[in-house]
Amino acid sequence: MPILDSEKRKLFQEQGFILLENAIDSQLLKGLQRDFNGWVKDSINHSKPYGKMLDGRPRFDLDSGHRQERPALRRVASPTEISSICLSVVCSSYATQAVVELIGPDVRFHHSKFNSKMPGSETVVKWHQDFTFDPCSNDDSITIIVFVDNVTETNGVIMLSPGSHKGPLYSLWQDTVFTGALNEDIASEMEKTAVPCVGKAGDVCLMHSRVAHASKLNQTNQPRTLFIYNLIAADAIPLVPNAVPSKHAGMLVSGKEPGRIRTTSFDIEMPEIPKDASFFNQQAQAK
Ligand SMILES: O=C(O)CCC(=O)C(=O)O
Repeated sequence: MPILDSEKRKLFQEQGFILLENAIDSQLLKGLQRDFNGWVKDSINHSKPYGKMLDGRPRFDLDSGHRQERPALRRVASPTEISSICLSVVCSSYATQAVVELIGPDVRFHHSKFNSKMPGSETVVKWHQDFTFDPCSNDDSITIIVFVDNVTETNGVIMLSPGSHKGPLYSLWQDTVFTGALNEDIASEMEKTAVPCVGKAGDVCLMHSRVAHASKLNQTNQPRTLFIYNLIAADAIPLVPNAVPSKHAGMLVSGKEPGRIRTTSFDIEMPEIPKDASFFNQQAQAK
C-alpha cells in the first residue's frame, strides 16, 4: 500500500514540498527527543563548539549566548553516527518510504543533522536552496524535515517558496564571499509568497532540495528542534565534498546499486565547505 496518494504526489510535483502527518511513529519520536535532550544536557559543560565530525570539524555547534542556565545547542552534525534512533528513522521510517515512492526505487543517504532553536536563540536562517550546497549530477534530491517538537508560526518556523524548485538555481555568493544565502532582492521576492512549514512533533515535511527556504527567529519559550536528513536518487552522484560528512554517506536505504550516472543540466558556482561547525557563520556574512 503506497504512503502517498496521487493528490500528495501532485502537490509535491507542483509546489515542491508536502507535509506528512504522523510520519514518525511515537517510539522513534520519543527516541529522537530523548537523544537530543541528552545532548542538550551535555552541552552545558561546554562553552564553545565541541566533538568531532569525520573531517575534524566540531559535531556540536552552540548559538551565541549559550550558558548553563540557557543552553543553546543549535546543531548536531551527522547524528546517525552516534544515535541508533536517527539511523532507524533514515533507514526505516514512513518518511523514507515516501521519499522512495517519489525518487526511487534506488535511493541513498547523503547527510543528516539536528537543527535546534532553543528559547532565546538568536538564529535565523537566510533564504537558500539546499541543492546548491550539495549539488549532485541530477536533482532527484529530497530534504526530509522531521519535527521533533511542535513547530508553530512563532517558534522558528521554516518558510518555503512554493514552486521555486522549478525555477533557477540562485547564487549563494555575494561578491567574492560564499554567504550560503540568496541576495536580498531575490529573498524579498520569495518572502511575498512564502508559506510556513508548521506541524506537530512526529510530522515530516518532504522538501525538494531546489525549493528556496528560510527560517525565522524563535520568539517563544518553547524549543524548536528538527532532525533533517537528505536522500538522493542512487544515480545522482555528489559533485562536491559533503559539507556534513558521515560514515553513512552513500548508504543505500532502498533498492540496489544502479551502476549508472544520470544528469540534470545546470550551471552553478562551486559551494564552499564551512570552516566551522555549521553554515550559520557563513550566513552571518550576508548583507
Ligand atoms: O533549522 C532551520 O531553521 C533551517 C534549516 C535549513 O534551512 C537548512 O539546514 O538547510
